[in-house]
Amino acid sequence: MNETGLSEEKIRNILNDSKSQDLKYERVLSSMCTYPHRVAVEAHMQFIESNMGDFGLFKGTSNLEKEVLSMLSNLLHHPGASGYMTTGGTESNIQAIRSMRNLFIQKSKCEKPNLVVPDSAHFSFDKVSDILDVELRKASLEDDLKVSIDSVKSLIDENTIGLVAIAGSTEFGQVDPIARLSEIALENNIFLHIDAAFGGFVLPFLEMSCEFDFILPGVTSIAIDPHKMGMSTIPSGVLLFRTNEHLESLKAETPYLTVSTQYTLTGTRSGAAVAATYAVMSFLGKEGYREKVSGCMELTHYLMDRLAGINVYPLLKPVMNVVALKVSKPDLVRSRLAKEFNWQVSITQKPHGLRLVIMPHVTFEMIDSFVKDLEKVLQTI
Ligand code: 0PR
Repeated sequence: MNETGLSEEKIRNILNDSKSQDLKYERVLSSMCTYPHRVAVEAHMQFIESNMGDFGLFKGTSNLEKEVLSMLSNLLHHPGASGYMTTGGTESNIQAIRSMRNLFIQKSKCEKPNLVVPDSAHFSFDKVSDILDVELRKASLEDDLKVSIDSVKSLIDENTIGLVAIAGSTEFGQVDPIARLSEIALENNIFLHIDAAFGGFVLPFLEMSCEFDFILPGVTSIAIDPHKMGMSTIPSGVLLFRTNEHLESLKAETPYLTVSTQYTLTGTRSGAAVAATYAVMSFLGKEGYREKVSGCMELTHYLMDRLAGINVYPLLKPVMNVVALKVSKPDLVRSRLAKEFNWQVSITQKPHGLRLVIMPHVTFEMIDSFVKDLEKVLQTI
């Protein structure tokens, strides 16, 4: 740090320079985030100093959080679910599994708890395993990249605290057979957490939806991220529990704050993101999200048609606005797209392919121009 401060103008210049080095979303086809909605940004700015870590000081923001939880509980078919706003999918997944572990250990003696997750689970579950010292058992996938029910069943034993299912996998946007997993969880008297960090703001608004939430009786918790397809600002995640005992199992005493207990992983917590999420959800309503999702799906289908025109096909018929493509040498294609045309795409591991996420910032023009550039790259690979 300098002894004396820089001028505002100097700082503005530095910031502008840094900002110009950031990629614009107009070249990004790899991200599960997008430009937050204008209404979210305005609310975020208005509540910029609000700290939900000591929410007795910010009663208004705290009420907005209750409203967000209520809207999402209703959307996910369990009015009155308990939970809180997290920093995103990673924190929601950590806390969901932490509560499973705490409740499981309370009820049964267990040396080494384990958790059964699909092989397609997001890498946040590897962090969960490390932090919580819970063994991760990865169930294999079927050809359609949904978790294999037989594999899940074979991995459950007396130390299994619960199962995880993905509603919109990071790499393929696939949805696991959650209705069947819900039955298995109930049969084995174990918990079932749904990672709907991405799909939670997509599935309820698709024309052809499927049951993935609390409507299924075995589902005990859900992670859903407003900062992905919810169009809110970062950091906005939500964790919901079917029953309050899950939240209670996360309780910490906070004697010197305005509130005496805390259930969150972080202490200081963004009230700005809470206000932003409330604002954008209230502004868009179900109708607005249906429009956003249908726009993304229309573009996804348009992309599929354009790609078929250059003989590129998906590894899996897209379930949502996440597309994995069969191409030879995906890593090379990805790096050439970046180097020669400034496109950001990502890759899938198993099977190996090129991955695109068709977020609300994507346009028909972007797709036309991307397909042309991809064709050029593929002709010389
Ligand atoms: N669960 C699922 C299914 C996810 O896809 C993700 C993140 C998480 C949990 C973790 O969420 P947070 O990152 O909010 O903690 N999925 C994206 C990914 O890892 C996140 C992302 C977003 C990556 C924007 C890149 C990017 O530009 O691919």
